[in-house]
Amino acid sequence: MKPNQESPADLELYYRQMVQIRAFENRCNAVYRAGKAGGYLHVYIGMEATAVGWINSLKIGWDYVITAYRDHAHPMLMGSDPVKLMAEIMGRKDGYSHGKGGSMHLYDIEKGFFGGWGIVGGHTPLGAGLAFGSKYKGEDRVTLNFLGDGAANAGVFFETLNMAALWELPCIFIIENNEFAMGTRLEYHAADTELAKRGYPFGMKHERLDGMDVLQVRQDAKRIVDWVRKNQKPYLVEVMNYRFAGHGAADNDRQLYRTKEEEDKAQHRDPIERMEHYLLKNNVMSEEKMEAIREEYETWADEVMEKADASPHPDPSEVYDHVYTDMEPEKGH
Ligand SMILES: Cc1ncc(C[n+]2csc(CCOP(=O)(O)OP(=O)(O)O)c2C)c(N)n1
Ligand SMILES: [Mg+2]
Repeated sequence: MKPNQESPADLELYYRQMVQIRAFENRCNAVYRAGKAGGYLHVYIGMEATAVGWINSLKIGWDYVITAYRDHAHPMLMGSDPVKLMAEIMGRKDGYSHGKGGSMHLYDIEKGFFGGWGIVGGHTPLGAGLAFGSKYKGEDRVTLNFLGDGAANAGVFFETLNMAALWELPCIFIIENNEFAMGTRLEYHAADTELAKRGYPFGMKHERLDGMDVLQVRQDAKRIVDWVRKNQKPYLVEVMNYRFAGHGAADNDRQLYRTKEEEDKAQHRDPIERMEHYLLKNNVMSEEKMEAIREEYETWADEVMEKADASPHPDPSEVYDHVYTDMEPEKGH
């Protein structure tokens, strides 16, 4: 891992955030298996360092984030209420979308989190639109537009890159290359597997970056977020991470598309274990302290699940409410 350029407090924060996300995601899988999820869900296990590094580089409440359906970690890092997130995942009234969106439609406009989208690649022009809006108003916001390696093949994504480059939008396209699009490996779905190159035809700055070493991610993210804020132009990054879990909570047949050996090998890249190794080696934290932090979040995740479970299902009479927004534009961002 990279040499320490962070304060001990920040190192602990990144560790805590990754452990917290994993505990939350493990509970989400449990909720799904217990038949309590209001719809399908996709967890972020193995990919934690990416969102932690990037979102800690933002001005929360000012900058914007949009992503696809693997969306639990992003709002949690932006300060959304984990109980409201879990309630939404469970299809309950107190969820962020009043229990009508589920895992794939989390949304917290107060924090600048704009979803939570299920159509692969479909949200990428919406993210460019957010960046267009802030630039039009002369604000110095940055938009993080996360998408998957599979989504990087969508036609609408190429159209979005063109417009973002043409209009010089302050938008960072973050392709999270976790090596799979459902059960399809990168080399079976992408003619050129160096996805960062997708910025080249549009004259957009582009880089392939690490997504597993949280300190490296944080360093790269800070540099690029600062650049985009200052220059108000787009940037494309391909972040190399790995999806440890199945595609979604019902994917129990990972061996159909990847071997056990491959999974075991990938385990060595686990961002949490790498961070633990770093913290121990550099005398930042003891094994006992890390153990206590892991236990703390296990208990916390159980409490979150119990509180969310106490929320009722939405009343059937509300079925047509909250489907379209009645928000006045001037009240929002
Ligand atoms: C337009 C569209 N086509 C197909 C699907 C079905 N689908 C859901 S997820 C997925 C794979 C996307 O993979 P990737 O973009 O790499 O994201 P990841 O799941 O790895 O985060 C597909 C094909 C969809 N939701 N939308
Ligand atoms: Mg993928």
